Amino acid sequence: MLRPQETLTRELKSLDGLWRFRTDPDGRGRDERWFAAPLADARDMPVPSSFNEIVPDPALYDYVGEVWYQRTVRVPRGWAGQRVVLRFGSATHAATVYVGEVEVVSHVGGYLPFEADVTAHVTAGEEATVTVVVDNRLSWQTIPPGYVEETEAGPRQRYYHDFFNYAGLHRPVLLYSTPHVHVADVTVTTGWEGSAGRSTGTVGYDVQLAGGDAQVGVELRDAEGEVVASGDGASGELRVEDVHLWQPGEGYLYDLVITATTGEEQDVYVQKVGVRTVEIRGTQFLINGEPFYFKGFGMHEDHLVRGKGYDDVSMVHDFELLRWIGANSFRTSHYPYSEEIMDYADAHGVVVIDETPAVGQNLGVSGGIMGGASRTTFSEETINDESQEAHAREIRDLIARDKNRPSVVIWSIANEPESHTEESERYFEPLFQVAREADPTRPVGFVNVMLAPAGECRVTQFADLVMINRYYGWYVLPGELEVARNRLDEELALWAEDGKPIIITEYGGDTVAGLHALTPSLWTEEYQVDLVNMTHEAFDACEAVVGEHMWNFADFQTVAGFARADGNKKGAFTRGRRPKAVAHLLRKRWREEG
Ligand code: GCB
Repeated sequence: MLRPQETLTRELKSLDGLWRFRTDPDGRGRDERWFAAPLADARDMPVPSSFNEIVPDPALYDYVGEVWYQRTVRVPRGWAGQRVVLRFGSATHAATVYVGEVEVVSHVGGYLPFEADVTAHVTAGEEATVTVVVDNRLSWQTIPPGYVEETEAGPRQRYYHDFFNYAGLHRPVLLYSTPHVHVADVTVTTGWEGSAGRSTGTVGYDVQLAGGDAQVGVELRDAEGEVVASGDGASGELRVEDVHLWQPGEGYLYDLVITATTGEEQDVYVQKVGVRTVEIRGTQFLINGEPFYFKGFGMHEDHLVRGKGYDDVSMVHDFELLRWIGANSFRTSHYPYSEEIMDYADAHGVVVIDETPAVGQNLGVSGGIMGGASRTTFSEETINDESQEAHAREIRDLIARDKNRPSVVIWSIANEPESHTEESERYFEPLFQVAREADPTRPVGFVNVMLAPAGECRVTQFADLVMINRYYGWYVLPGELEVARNRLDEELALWAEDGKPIIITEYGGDTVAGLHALTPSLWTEEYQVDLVNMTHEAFDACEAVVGEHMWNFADFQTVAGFARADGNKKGAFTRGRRPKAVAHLLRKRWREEG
């Protein structure tokens, strides 16, 4: 799915700002056609943002069900005769959209974009009313899964993942125009040959049109705007002499300017292209043929007040903190991040492990911390064939959105699912196939949970690399760092026998900023430093380890629970982005080692 943009032939209008908003606890809105009139009893709600914390109201914070958003928009008068599209960066977790009284699109899945061609329902120069019903409920057939429990205090959303179920319109909303015959999609694949510095790049492209046929031409422009290659036809391969590679730390991008021309119309779309290769050779992870070591974090889209709502200030600040600390990469734990974040990673050479929202598919174990009751993970009544279908769709749609991004070097199709059973093997094997069919160019993996260690995991066999979350010294052997080190060494050695690269996608421990002790004491800044230090020593002793992503970049909100002190406190930074002592340790390690 193309990212909307302004070009010679396309215009954008932002629908961000204040929308009217109300809850619909009895689910009456659809029957009562609330979309057909100004929303009654509504209040202002900023978009993008999660609705949960904007109003200090416990009922809204823990609300379960449908909420309604509405606003009007004047369609620019210059858009007469153009195709008009309404696009949502995401709606968490499901949405139905109306323009006036017409339902224009429904979408399930809280972290990917969707859009509707609304040309027939709007008039250039006139106002249109946009109404969106957003449903924040998770079920066994959604990704991630969950269930609603009816209690005497009302419905409660239960789930098996460790971040708060923020909901709403989290990402920018746009109206945009294109010509009727338009570029609908493009797939780019890149390569290079020769020696670094004097090499020839290749840019394969495949353009999809919609609305009719057109003559397609492409030009590849370098960062200075000079045309370095050009071609005719909807697909082909361009050669770039002395190519400037996209590299970790240097997000060099070319512009692939695509022009689709009919007798009367023209459409221009500009696809950013980073020329780079990704390859796994033995236990090495190579970017542009050079061994790459992942340094960084599993993160969250999570901020005070706005929850998972996107904003430029937080985004740029988080990237600056990554730079400050010397991180070269992150994982979009545990769902696809906003396209703005992904654009920034492309443009600044930050390497990304791109993850689907498949988290919490481990119903047997997570009950204690996450609050959901223990159940059988894969069964007719819980995660079943329909869930697997939804999971496949999430994989396909994520790849469709991010396939052209040079920053993305690995697809992570799930985080810590059950993976030691025959059922899990049956569930996951076809999903790896789905990912490989959608993108034959990038490694595919999933993140393994501690309960399925080397030798017991039945899913890693399908992955190109080993990604593991390990909490030695925290959930396992808390306060026993010496013994924890031995167990970690042993486990890493076992995984190394697979002959695949290993990335530790999570390690660390909860730490309350400002809590100190001179004796080993969990939750203190000193203990986090000691634990992380111990873990790093183990990584350094294992050759197959090609990356470390500490958990987490920053503290983040979760459901309330006895193991969570106002959220998860495993951040290197606090939720307000102040460094804990461990941040200085990481900075020293990651910056000094180059
Ligand atoms: C994990 C999960 C992550 C949790 C983390 C923790 O293994 O992948 O979502 O937040 O542990 O802190 O318990």
